[in-house]
Amino acid sequence: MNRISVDIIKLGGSIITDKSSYCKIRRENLSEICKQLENLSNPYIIVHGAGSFGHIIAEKHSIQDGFEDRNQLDGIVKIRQDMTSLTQEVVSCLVENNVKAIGFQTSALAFIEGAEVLYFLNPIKKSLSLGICPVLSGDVLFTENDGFTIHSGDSIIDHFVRDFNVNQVIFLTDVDGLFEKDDNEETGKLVRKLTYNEFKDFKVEELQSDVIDVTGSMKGKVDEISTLLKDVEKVVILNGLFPERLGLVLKNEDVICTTIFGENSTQR
Ligand code: IP8
Repeated sequence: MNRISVDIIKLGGSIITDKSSYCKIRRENLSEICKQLENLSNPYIIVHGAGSFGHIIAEKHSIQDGFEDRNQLDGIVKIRQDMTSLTQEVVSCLVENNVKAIGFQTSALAFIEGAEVLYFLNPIKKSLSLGICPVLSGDVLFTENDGFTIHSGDSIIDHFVRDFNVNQVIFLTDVDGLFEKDDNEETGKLVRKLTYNEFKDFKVEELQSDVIDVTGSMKGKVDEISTLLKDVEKVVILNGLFPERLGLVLKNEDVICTTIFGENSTQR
């Protein structure tokens, strides 16, 4: 199958769920986000994080450490049930807003062998070519060596940029974008635009968080973005708690966010 051109939109777990409260959805915010996606002309894939539907149980059962004892299996079963519910909530909300969307279970499409994640992407490619938006989430993947591991939404995107022609990846987080470290000031400064080279030297202001996240912080995200920039035109980080900003970014309008241009981008 030919490489399909798509945008990827990542709905961070912190903007669709309340990360401090087990399985609590931020329904109103989710609904406002889905409204922004009605009538988009470019094909896109939605990847959502786990938030309090995944991270709390994952940490309790040390799922990220791989198989150690059978008690962990209860954790895996619970996470799978909870993630199915969360994906269904996202899909239902998209459908209510006239988006033709289908949920795909990441752990049924991927398996880890050694350092390699093997994906079976034909169903996703076909759904895109028919005009259906695939919705995936971070998940617990089975692995050849360790039994299982956590595969974050960001890792899915990291993989997909090599299989699709990705124009832009839009990360909806709970902050306005990337903040520059400034030793002389107490709070960092929001950076609006960065070229690939500027981003490589960029020192991110790490925002403190007291919620459980087994797949890492903004620093981890910055490392993943460095890899993405080799393959995509641009990466946008914006605050998903202001859903109208997503609508404006999708119309290429200027809005509070950070845009980082890819290594081969001609834009600035
Ligand atoms: O919220 C984590 O995905 P993320 C997946 O995208 C689980 O980091 C099941 C904790």
